[in-house]
Amino acid sequence: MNKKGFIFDLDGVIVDTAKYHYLAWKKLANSIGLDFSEEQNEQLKGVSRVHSLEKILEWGNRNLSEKEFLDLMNKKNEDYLSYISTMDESEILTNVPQVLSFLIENKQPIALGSASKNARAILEGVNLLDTFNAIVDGNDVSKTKPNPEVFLNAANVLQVKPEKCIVFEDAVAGIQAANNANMISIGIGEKEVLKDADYVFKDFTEISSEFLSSLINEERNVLK
Ligand code: B16
Ligand code: MG
Repeated sequence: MNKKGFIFDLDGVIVDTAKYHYLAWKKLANSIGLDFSEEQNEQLKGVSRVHSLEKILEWGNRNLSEKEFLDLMNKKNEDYLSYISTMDESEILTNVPQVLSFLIENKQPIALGSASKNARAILEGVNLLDTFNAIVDGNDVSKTKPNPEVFLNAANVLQVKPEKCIVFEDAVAGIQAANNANMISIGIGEKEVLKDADYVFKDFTEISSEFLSSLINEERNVLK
């Protein structure tokens, strides 16, 4: 049997939490007199909490003391946690359960590889905590995407070689991380944005069982 490792990003792939990150970051930015647009929020996709706040302060040309920085970051997370506390299965993105079920039926190991430190709370809310064979999140890594650490770590837990892994990602930094890990990268989103991905689909409704079967069965040199 052919065994590959399928690694899923969380925010923007399994669920759309970007809207909650946006609300919480906007509230924070406004509280210190800065604007925060949806375009700026786009640039924070896949970026860790610390780096996100650093970028917001850089855009607003602001400097904060270490204590102020930590206080704001904690406040943002408190707000974000209150937004995600009501999440349930209805927030899982379309066709994600079907894709996960297909891979499980075909005995393929699946992992979560997310930059978020809140990944487990979100998975619990949407009832997917027990679905994955491995969960690697922002608590397990020291280097954030585009560094490949999170995906290499996931491959290691799955006991699958990186070159046999396939990553589903919505963020530019995440696609770069997958490529840096020497894995097959599948972008979920716009082709113009996710230029470096091996494949790009608008969403999971465009991913057929035939395509998944080909990922399971084809050798790497046929795909890349
Ligand atoms: P947290 P992903 C990322 O999750 C988000 O895309 C990004 O916007 C967020 O800042 C980051 O997680 C950290 O999240 O504050 O919950 O630790 O896309 O890698 O699943
Ligand atoms: Mg993401």
